[in-house]
Amino acid sequence: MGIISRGFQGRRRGDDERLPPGQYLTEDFPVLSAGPTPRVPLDRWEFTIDTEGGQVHRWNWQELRALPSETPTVDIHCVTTWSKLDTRWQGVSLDVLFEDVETAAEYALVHSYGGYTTNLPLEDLLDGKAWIAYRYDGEELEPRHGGPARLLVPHLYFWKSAKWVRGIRLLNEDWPGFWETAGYHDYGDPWREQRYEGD
Ligand SMILES: Nc1nc2c(c(=O)[nH]1)N[C@H]1C(S)=C(S)[C@@H](COP(=O)(O)O)O[C@H]1N2
Ligand SMILES: [Mo]
Repeated sequence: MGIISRGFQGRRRGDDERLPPGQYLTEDFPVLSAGPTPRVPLDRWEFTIDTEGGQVHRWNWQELRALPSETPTVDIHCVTTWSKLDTRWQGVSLDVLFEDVETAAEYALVHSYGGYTTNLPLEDLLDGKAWIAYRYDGEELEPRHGGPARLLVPHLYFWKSAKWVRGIRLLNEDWPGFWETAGYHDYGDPWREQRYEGD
């Protein structure tokens, strides 16, 4: 019975069409961290957006949590080939955070507590495509999965979803982040299998 219900959950009708090329489905939630889990006390936590013109927009933890939130249910795809369907999050849309940000920049460099960075075009953060997520599956986001808050950009490989997110720097030029400098693809579209530089 265990085997039947597990197989049933893992292979709903239509799942195959939701799986990008070269990916397999998992029910687990693997942890992938390039270093130790940083611990950020909430009274010292902040999130910033720095524009190319030098303006800094800043939110502390209470301010972030007071913003209107959304509860996206999304599929996530890690470049190490696992995908997880229908993951349930709560967080603030980047559209809300960018409401008062004046910028003509085309690129964003996301940085995390602990030093991780990742880059993406600014447009990939806007129009309902990205969130600062602080709850997962009905619970506060666990530290190992990026708590107190992480970026969630499900339409790109999951390395773009920076855990322990600290801020976004807006840039006129594209600056590669941690994995992008190490040979991973600059953009990382799982549907075009953009795993490595040159794919
Ligand atoms: N700060 C930070 N964010 C990160 C990473 C990391 O090492 N440090 N790893 C990335 C990678 S490669 C993946 S697949 C996902 C993994 O998230 P998870 O550990 O919650 O599954 O986080 C991404 N965000
Ligand atoms: Mo990853």
